[in-house]
Amino acid sequence: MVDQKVEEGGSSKWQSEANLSELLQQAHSCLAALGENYSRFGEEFSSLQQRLGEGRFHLAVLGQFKRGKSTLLNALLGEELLPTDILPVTAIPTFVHAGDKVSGEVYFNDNKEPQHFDISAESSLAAFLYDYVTEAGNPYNQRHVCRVEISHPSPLLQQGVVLIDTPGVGSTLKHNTEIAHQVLSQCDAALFLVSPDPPITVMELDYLQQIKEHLPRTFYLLNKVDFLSVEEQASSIRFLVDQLSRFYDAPPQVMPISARKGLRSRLAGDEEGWRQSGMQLVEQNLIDFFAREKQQTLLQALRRRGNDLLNSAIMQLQLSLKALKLPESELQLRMDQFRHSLPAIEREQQAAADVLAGDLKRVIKRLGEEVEAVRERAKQQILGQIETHLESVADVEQMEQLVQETVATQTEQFFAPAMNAVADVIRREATELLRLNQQRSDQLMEQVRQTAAELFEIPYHAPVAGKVYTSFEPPAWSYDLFTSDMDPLGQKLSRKLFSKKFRYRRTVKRLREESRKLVNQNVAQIDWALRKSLDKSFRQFGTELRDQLDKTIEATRKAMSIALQRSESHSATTAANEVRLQQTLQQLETVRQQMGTDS
Ligand SMILES: Nc1nc2c(ncn2[C@@H]2O[C@H](COP(=O)(O)OP(=O)(O)OP(=O)(O)O)[C@@H](O)[C@H]2O)c(=O)[nH]1
Ligand SMILES: [Mg+2]
Repeated sequence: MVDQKVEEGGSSKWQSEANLSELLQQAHSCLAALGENYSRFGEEFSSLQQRLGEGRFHLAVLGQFKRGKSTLLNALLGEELLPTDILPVTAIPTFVHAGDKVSGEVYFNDNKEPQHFDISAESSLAAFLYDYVTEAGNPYNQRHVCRVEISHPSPLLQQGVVLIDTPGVGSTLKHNTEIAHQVLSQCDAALFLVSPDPPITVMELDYLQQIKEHLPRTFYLLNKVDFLSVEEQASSIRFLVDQLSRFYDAPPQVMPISARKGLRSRLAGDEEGWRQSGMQLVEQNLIDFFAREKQQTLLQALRRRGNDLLNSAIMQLQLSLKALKLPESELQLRMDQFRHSLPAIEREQQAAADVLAGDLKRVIKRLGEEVEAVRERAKQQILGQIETHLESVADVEQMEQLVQETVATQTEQFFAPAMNAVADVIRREATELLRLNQQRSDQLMEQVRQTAAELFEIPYHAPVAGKVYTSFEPPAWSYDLFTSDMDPLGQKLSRKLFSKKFRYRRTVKRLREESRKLVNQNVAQIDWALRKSLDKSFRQFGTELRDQLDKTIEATRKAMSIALQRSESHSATTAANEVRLQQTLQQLETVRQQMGTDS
């Protein structure tokens, strides 16, 4: 039995596993007795209690897309089980728990029977998983998978440890980001993965902030250090620790690893390689953590979740009670008031949409400036060099060849880095603007909930979950390099048709024009690719914000109409209802007081 000290309202007491379990049970029983409208809460309390009883501990691997999360899990399991790739892959949360042998179970959102998989000679679990958990095998989750459970005999999974592979956040595939945020509410601790290129981003720091609100314990790993020299590794770690320090009183530990090397060494049974990859230390730290702190962390995590749930259930009860006490006409009036508050919210939403459109224009203007700067540099560097050839070489064929070579090498050497540099500037700027827009929209949603709470004079607890952070990711370019076969007539034919002097003048003129055209085409390519992608991202983002707000308004409206239905029912039933709700409310408030908060 694990006991934990809980500070609460100045007094302190010891809260045990049995105590928390009892509180969750109480919350479950009193909400279950209220029927359908509260059954969701009842079920959630019950599942928290069950998890506590089983000591089922959810350790998730979290991070931005492509940091190497699935590779890390494969390394820990010692098997290439979870799909990995250079493109965004993991699309569905995958829970790996202990089992005698490897098997898999896919659960669906649409009440379809779960799909079971057992290893056989013909097929591997990895191939089976591909069709359900990857973006390529199950694009936009068209198979309606809600989660996948895998059994695995790894010793790390003993004593109720469950490892969770999650979709990466921040890619252009927004649904993956959303799923990753949703799964947070089921996690108790995290392995947070960053890698050196690019170093930790603003979006990742925002994500971490949210993770910190949900999870009592986070481990930090800097992956892919095989790319780095010893000095680079040291400075990358310093930078990361520095950035993470804002969340802690003392600088947190960061473990440098190469998940890929670790996996390879593990598969080859190379213990020294496993140690050098940094994975041995990670594994040891996890084993120590599970032995010493797992149960305590689970208690803390489940208590947080229990508190969140209690707050929502209590708000809904208070809303219903207020509504019951109000005469029907008064209730109708307040609902009307809520409805009347909506146009103002809609106006603000319109204003927010205008700001978003303005921001898009601003980024596009910035893109224009950056692109012009690239054009200028290209003119100086590439056209400057070509001009030198045109002025210094007398032989047209030699000139033609030199210019062609310059164009070919320069297009490659100049434009690839130029494109990346512009994309970097635009990514930073767009991501920051989208983040501010998200904040504005979050405030609007708060306003909707608060308006309802104020109308019914209910104390309001802001929910922690449900935010979606967005970043703009430039497209993965497959840019064509506009190299041309410069002489449309061909040297042979030209020689036949024209005099030497005329050929010279004609060639110089043509080469100059062609080179200019090539530079402009490449510059236009940068502009076009980024502009198209900015346009799409901002538009998609705007639609999502509208959806989120609509859903919030709808949920609030529903809570009020449930109340209205109740007040419309027979007055004797209403009186009985009121007593029942009042009793439940008191019971839940006592539970909340006893559950306390961790700090
Ligand atoms: N060089 C190097 N590459 C790695 C390492 N770990 C993973 N990778 C590579 O990084 C790419 C992405 O790895 P994944 O494991 O699919 O990354 P992920 O974070 O699960 O990606 P999503 O599921 O799409 O979010 C793959 O090509 C891996 O081989 C590492 O330690 N070093
Ligand atoms: Mg993955």
